[in-house]
Amino acid sequence: MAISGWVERLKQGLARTAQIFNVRSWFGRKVDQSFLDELEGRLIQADVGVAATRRVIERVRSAYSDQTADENLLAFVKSEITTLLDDPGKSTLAIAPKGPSVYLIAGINGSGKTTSIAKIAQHLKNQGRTILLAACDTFRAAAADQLSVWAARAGCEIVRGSPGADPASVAHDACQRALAREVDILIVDTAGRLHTQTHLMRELEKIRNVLGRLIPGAPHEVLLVLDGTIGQNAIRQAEVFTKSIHCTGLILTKLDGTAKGGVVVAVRQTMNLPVKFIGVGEGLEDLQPFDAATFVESLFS
Ligand SMILES: Nc1nc2c(ncn2[C@@H]2O[C@H](COP(=O)(O)OP(=O)(O)OP(=O)(O)O)[C@@H](O)[C@H]2O)c(=O)[nH]1
Ligand SMILES: [Mg+2]
Repeated sequence: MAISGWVERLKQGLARTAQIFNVRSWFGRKVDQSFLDELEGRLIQADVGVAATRRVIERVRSAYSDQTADENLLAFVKSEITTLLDDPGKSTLAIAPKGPSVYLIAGINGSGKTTSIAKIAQHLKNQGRTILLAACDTFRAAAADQLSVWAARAGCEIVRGSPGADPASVAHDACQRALAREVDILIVDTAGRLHTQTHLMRELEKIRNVLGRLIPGAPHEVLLVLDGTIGQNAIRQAEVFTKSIHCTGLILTKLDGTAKGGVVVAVRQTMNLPVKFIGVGEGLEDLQPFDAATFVESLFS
């Protein structure tokens, strides 16, 4: 899809957050304490987080005190937030130098793992890569069916186990198939779990270990899918998941369903993990690689 099409989707998706910022109301006002308090309130309301908000406010205070808020101030705020988000070169997915690249996808129930996998598979397929999906969510029979439907739609193969099978054994079979078929990318779907469910977190570690044993360097990415509508809670989840399975990046979904799209900044700031993809809708084209500048532009549009 054309870049401009995605930017429009992103703007539409982030419209509720952009309303919070309401930048038109800034222009022509004097940058005094009451202006800064209001800006601070808006940043907090959009879930940008306390640390990032404080930093932006202090930077605006020292650069713009007693001046008139205008386009330059807006550009300054945007560039401050972009700096907090930018991970040059890190928003792309790691590719193994040789053999299949393996991406393990994890997150709590309903965060958007399976549909994000479908969207990423489509995205990579459009780049000419061959893809295999592993349905390691054997907890619900419907989960593998859901992934099968997406696999058929994206035109890629899937490995699934019988209902209730050990997810690690499905991962094992999927690795063997990926090696035998010489696919470029293996994407592993897992059942949703709470970061507090120790036995399920261990199951995830087991899947991770199996991948690493069968394919050198795997998993090349461990992506944590976070539901953007749950706000600051997402950060606590992310912290525990990261400790347990060493996440390498984040996918933030459902940013269209919230006025708290600023949570991307808060999560990025707290976690020190790059944001790889963001989702702003249910369509196949509604998940795209994250670009800090485009995101911030849409946040304030
Ligand atoms: N509006 C919106 N909906 C989304 C987005 N991403 C996912 N969804 C919806 O969220 C719901 C749950 O998505 P799934 O992909 O099934 O979530 P999951 O994490 O695999 O769920 P479990 O396997 O049950 O843990 C579905 O209805 C998706 O269409 C998004 O970016 N925006
Ligand atoms: Mg799922």
